[in-house]
Amino acid sequence: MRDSKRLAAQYLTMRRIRAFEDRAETMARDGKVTGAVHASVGQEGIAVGVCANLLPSDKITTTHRGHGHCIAKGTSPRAMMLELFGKAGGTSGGKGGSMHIADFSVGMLGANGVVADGLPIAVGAAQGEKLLGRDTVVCCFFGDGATNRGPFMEALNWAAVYRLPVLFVCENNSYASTTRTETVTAGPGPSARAESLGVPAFSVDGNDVAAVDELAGRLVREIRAGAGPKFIEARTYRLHGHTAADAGAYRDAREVEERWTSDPIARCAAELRRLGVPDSDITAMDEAAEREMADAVAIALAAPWPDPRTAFTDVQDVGAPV
Ligand SMILES: Cc1ncc(C[n+]2csc(CCOP(=O)(O)OP(=O)(O)O)c2C)c(N)n1
Ligand SMILES: [Mg+2]
Repeated sequence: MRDSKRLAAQYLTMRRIRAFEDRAETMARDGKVTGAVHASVGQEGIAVGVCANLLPSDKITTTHRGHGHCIAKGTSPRAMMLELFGKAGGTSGGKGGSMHIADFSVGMLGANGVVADGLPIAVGAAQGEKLLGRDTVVCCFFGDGATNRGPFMEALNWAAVYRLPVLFVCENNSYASTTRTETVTAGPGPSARAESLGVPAFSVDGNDVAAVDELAGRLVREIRAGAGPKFIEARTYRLHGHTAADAGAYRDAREVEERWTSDPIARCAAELRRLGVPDSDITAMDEAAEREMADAVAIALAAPWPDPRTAFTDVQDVGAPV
């Protein structure tokens, strides 16, 4: 039987992610947050189910759609919201924004605006950890679109050759921006590509947080014991636009509406009720999540801008004239 306490904790984390991203999108549309905001609404079960099996010392990399992974790994949503607003106290001092959140204190090695470029970073981190003799697991989140870029092949190949402790997690939401990925992808899909590179692949319903938790738990244990890299293809769907500004004209409204019936949060709430968790407990979690993120926004709105004297610290010097 499923453990209702563990599932309730995962429900709360998914609700916190949803409450964070709903507000981030609203703030982006209101012009309070600049730079693209990519929400993972509908995909929260993957971030939460996987990260529930990672230790604080384990590491992750993520993508342009990374808020959920950051929160699930333990990054402070307050610092993340400050980052989105470009304010002092943000995870990258307000210089990165949504696509460049990083928090080494919890092993969050970075979001990444370049599709597929988190994969080789994860593999490099895993190689470093292995050379240092540690049993760290590095988990790398990426989308289905990333499987059509060269770094995907290079990263899986290297990880397989050196038997590195990497869990590759492909969030297959069937779209890469406005394109249906299958229309630009040869062969049977992400899992087959992983297997062709010698990385064992497993498919899971990414909108079933308990199923993701169970699969990730087993694979993380195997990887930590030295089994080499593994690959999860988590089937899911992006319920909101590609960015907060996306009107979604490339998708049939009925398709999106139908997919809302498989919302991982609603499904998890139904499962909690089935396990005997009272409605009042679920509502209390909903309210706590909304309160926490309303506070994060209020704090970010009121926060000061970074000191202008810090403008050129912690940024790459590419030799351009100042
Ligand atoms: C190398 C590169 N090419 C193109 C883009 C523009 N771009 C941003 S997100 C995206 C789609 C990515 O699709 P996927 O990997 O499936 O992730 P999803 O957005 O579905 O989460 C594209 C093409 C980019 N950021 N980087
Ligand atoms: Mg995609």
